[in-house]
Amino acid sequence: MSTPPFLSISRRTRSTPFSRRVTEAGAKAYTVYNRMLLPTVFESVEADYHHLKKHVQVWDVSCERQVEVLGPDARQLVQLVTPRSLAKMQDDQCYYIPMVNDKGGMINDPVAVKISDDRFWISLADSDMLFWLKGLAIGKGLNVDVFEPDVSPLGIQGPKSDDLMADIVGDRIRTLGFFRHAQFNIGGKDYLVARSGWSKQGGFEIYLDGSENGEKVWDILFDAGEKYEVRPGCPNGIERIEGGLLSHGNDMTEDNSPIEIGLGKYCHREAMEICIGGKALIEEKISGPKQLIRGLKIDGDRVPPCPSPWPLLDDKGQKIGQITSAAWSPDFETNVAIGMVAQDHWDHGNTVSVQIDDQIRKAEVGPLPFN
Ligand code: THG
Repeated sequence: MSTPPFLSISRRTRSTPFSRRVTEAGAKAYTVYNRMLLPTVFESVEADYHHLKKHVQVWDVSCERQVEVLGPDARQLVQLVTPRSLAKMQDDQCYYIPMVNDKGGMINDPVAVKISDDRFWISLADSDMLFWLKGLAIGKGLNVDVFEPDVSPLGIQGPKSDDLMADIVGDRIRTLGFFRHAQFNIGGKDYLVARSGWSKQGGFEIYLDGSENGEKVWDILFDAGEKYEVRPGCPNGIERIEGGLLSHGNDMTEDNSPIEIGLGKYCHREAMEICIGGKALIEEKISGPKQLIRGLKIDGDRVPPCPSPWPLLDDKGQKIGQITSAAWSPDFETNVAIGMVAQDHWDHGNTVSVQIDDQIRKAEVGPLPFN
């Protein structure tokens, strides 16, 4: 086999406040996300997976860049770009929000962090929402400032996350609710910490405010974490499929509506009436989606990587959807996958065919998440 290509790193592929530590810790591969480095493997994807499910990991997810919306019209601007109603959102809450274009297509699926009615952080998936939000604020003449603050999320994920964090900031963190945030002191400075993160193993995200503090916070976590077998980690390609966590750009694009990807529960009538693209979503809620996101179990031995979608076929060889993420799951002892399936085939328990390069395999349609 030929040597895989390297990633050439420059100022454009932005480094993070933790990049030196991540490299020293032995990151074996990176991807680029929001024009910033995101590690993807430490020991191996499978070894990282087993460790994540048993212990605790520290993840450099700085690439989940923030757009800060600050000013008297902040809530109005955020409500303009999402069909999820913010009416009941509390000042200590995070919301997973679909962001849609004028046709109701998914342009991002960030976590919105509400600090106050006039201050939000939009914690982005991989697309350029800073310009979209700035453009709308200018075009609509809203009284807000829209900018990328020097804030970088650091994930603490895994079943021992509560124990590790409690040792550092005290037992108060154990009572922090899911998708709630509060200020906690780490190394002499207060940071916003939320109970959230892109795994289903439980954990927190520290919003590092001030890049200069990155290595200090990293070192505090690793010193305290020794007794919990802490390791550096990153979003895990197997665990996130099992857990049904969707990846924008992979499992959905602008061609998909929030309803198709299972986020219809976050499309509220009163919000759809005022947000960009809301009209298309109201119509789709009435007519119903033509395809839906599903979990699929693919027969046979370990599937290869899925860098571009694999067609799903019916028994006549007609295309009825596609798989966009897949991996061998050691715990389920089968290949788990995420895909889009057309209406006539989306019932749980149905069997479909998958075309993987030049082979055809069977797959069973089922729910997401797998567990
Ligand atoms: N944390 C932060 N920013 C982020 C992510 C994150 N930005 C990019 C990316 N991840 C955004 N996508 C997601 C997808 C799923 C979830 C969070 C962000 C998630 N979903 C839960 C679930 O599906 O079980 C809960 C969703 C809900 O509240 O209903 O956590 O991870 N800061």
